[in-house]
Amino acid sequence: MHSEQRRSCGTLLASLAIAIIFVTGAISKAEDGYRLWLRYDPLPKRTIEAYRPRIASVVVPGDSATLEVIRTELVNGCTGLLGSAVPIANEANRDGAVIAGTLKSSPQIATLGWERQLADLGPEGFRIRSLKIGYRSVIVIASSGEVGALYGAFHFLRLLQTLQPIDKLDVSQKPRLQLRLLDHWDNLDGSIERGYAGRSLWDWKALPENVDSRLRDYARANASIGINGSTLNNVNANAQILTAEYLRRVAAIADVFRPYGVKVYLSARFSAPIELGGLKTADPLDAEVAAWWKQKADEIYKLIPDFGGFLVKANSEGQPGPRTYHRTHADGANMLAAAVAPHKGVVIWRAFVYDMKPGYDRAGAAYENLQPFDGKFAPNVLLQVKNGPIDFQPREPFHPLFGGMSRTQVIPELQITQEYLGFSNHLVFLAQMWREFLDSDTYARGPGSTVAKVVDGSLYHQRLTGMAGVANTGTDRNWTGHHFLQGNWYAFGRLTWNPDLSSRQIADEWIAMTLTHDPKATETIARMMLESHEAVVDYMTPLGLHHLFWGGHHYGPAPWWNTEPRDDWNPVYYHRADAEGIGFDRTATGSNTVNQYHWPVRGQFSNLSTCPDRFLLWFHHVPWDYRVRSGRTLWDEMTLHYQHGVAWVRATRKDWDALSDEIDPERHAAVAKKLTIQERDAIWWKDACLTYFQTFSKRSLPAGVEKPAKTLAEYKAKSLQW
Ligand code: GCV
Repeated sequence: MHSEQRRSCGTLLASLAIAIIFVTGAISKAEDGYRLWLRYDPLPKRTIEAYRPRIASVVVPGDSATLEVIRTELVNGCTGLLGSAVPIANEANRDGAVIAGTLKSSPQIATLGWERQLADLGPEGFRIRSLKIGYRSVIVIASSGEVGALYGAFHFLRLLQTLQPIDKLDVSQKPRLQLRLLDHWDNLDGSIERGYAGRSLWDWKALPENVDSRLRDYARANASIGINGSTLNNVNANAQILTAEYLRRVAAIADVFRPYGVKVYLSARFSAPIELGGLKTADPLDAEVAAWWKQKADEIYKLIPDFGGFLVKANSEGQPGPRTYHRTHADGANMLAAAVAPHKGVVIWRAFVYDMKPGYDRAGAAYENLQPFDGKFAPNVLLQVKNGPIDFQPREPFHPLFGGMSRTQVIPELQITQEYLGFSNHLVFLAQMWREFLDSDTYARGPGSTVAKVVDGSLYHQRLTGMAGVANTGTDRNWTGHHFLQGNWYAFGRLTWNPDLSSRQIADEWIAMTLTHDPKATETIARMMLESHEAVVDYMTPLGLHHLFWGGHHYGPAPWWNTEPRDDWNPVYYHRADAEGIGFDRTATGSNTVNQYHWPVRGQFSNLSTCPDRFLLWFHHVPWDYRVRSGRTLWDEMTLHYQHGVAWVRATRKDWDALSDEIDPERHAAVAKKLTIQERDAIWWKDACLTYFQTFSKRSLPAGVEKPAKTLAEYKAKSLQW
């Protein structure tokens, strides 16, 4: 086929796509949340009038899969948002052409003299400009790489969706982080560890022959926020994923993701050479083991040439690892790294390691285990560290490995799925929590050494940078189980693109793209979102409390729990409530793991009078009558935090109810229902925790704190009903 013919074939397909949008749009207006933030419904009339002269046609020459995606996205997006057809054109022969592509794909872009600027922005960066070509006013979206042009197209559509002026566009952007990853804790039987939105999106039984069209929509959503990699399987890995049979299925998924710039990664089980290769050992220093991994890597790259690499959970929670063979984490990581290095792959080694030792503090374990290997990892190894030192608690101080390993490529692991934050029942906008983490000052190289700077490479100048988020997606029609929690997927992607974005900006974008353009409604919804994290911390684990959850499901409160086989799986290990007070002493009089932080952070956290209230009981065992910053006793302060959390959910329910005219009935009702559950749970948390802690504090509830409805025995029984 000639490229001209191919182009008109593309034009035909695009017109077909437009027709499909209009037909399906006319038949059903199901507001089930499937479209996420990529809704493309007509914008307010005045905005359309302003945009229309500037968006008259779409010009995307070229015939690669990614260029086809750009063409379809721009045509569908502009047509939908402007409420009338924006056709494909072969060239910009009229005003209002939106030209997209690369120096190679677009003859018009090639004439602009942008070689140097586009080279500086890299293949994932883009430039968007309003300019004149000849007599024609056009908008150009250009990149040195096709995926960069796709990101530019999505950015342009976001500008429209958020009603930004487009008359004098001059935008240059590139992602601040290189590896922008979603980790899926999906098992091969279709279940998802800590997943609360249905089953796995990967239907292993149907693959590779049948690929669910939803996978394309998943990749598209990721591309729209800059995510460029997905680890498909659980870090508690099943070695079977590495068999030839499964790799063919993985390759089918990779084929669907590729046009969207999303690479596939796999969690590797360290003992796979034994389980699949029949070897007697998985010792990383054994030549046969290394050869087995090398051959496996070669096999994978033959099927998936752009395979990202391996993610490994080793010697943690029963998983095999190098320590099983008395080797180090560096030995294990580097052996795997050597296998993927010839293919430019990476190994992402997790730092979530905590062996139970008598009298130890779990919060210090990862640092103790990994920090000594700073500078010992191969150049294609990244160390993936959870944001806090325990395990995705509603609030944790930053992990001391950020700023603690200057010669290691450390990347954060955030949890988008809400294992400890009310599953998909509670509205929590996590951007707020992630902002707090990224803005934390490690002082590693003096003031201003924020976590964000460690992560984006500006502090240590590491070769590779990245950020991973444990996905909250599943087969639920709305992807995330709760309409608002789509906003956390969105926020994660946006922060991987630019870790300095404010949570308010992210919230505003998401609201405009997903829910409403009404300024008053936006104000209310943004407030709900921005306040939500603090409120949930209040009704679950205020003032630095942590891990008060029942040991298995991690949903409701069970601060009394003490029967897990390991001490550090029991809430009583963490809160240490007794007749004197409550909290974990991590200062010199206790575990002293506060020492893992740099000075002056260490000093600030160690001193009871300078330790921020939000981390008080994380670092200190505090007497019940200790006067906190507000002048109240610790006990009174704690009870009021719990009450405030409950009050917030009640008020938020009212605020949401008042928006019934602004939000479509389907999504409005679904969110209202979730808020009812959230209120029930907030009360449950407050009452169960206060009833239990009161058995130690022996103090009454201050004015303004509602009395629990049930007895402690009843709350205890409830946690068993799960
Ligand atoms: C994938 C916590 C979770 C586990 C998870 C583990 C990890 O312990 O409860 O489900 O396992 O973290 O991050 O490896």
